Amino acid sequence: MSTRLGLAGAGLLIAGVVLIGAGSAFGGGVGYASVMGTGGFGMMGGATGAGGMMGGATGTGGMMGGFGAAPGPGPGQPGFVAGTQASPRVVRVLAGPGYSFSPAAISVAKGETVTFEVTSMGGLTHEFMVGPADAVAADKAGTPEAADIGMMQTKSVTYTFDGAGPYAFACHAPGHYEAGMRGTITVVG
Ligand SMILES: [Cu+2]
Repeated sequence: MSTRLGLAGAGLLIAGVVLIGAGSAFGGGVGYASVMGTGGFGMMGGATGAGGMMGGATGTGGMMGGFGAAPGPGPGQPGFVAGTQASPRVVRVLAGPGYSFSPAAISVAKGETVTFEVTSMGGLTHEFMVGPADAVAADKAGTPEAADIGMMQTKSVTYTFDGAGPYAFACHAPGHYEAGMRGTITVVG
């Protein structure tokens, strides 16, 4: 704003300052951006930016809904449908960020077939090995696994829990298991 704008410029500047306040509620960067344009476009930019921020928050919520929320009733709960070899039950698992799985504890019905769809979050490459707990702990050759799951990649592995357990899952990328990247599978029924 130069002095050429005179009183009108001062008015726009005040409008911009008000917008900074409004923008701050959504994020300082958005509010600051609004003062960079002219008064009118600054206001539009601020409103659009705020909308964008809200959209971003909605997007995050969507990811939580897709990955983090309970996918449906679990074994023993009303409405539960056990997976079969013809139609496995899909269980989504997040690998990372860091050296953890989410969820870290999964329940399955005895005898059911489950397809684990594993998505790697963050910058690390993970694997998802599933089977008898002793074989998983030992990284025993031949134990089913989805390997080399890169950042934001999803890979799947299907397993039939035809024994009493105990079962487990783990990532054996170097150092990951030792850092705690493992989970338990409880057979229900
Ligand atoms: Cu890992």
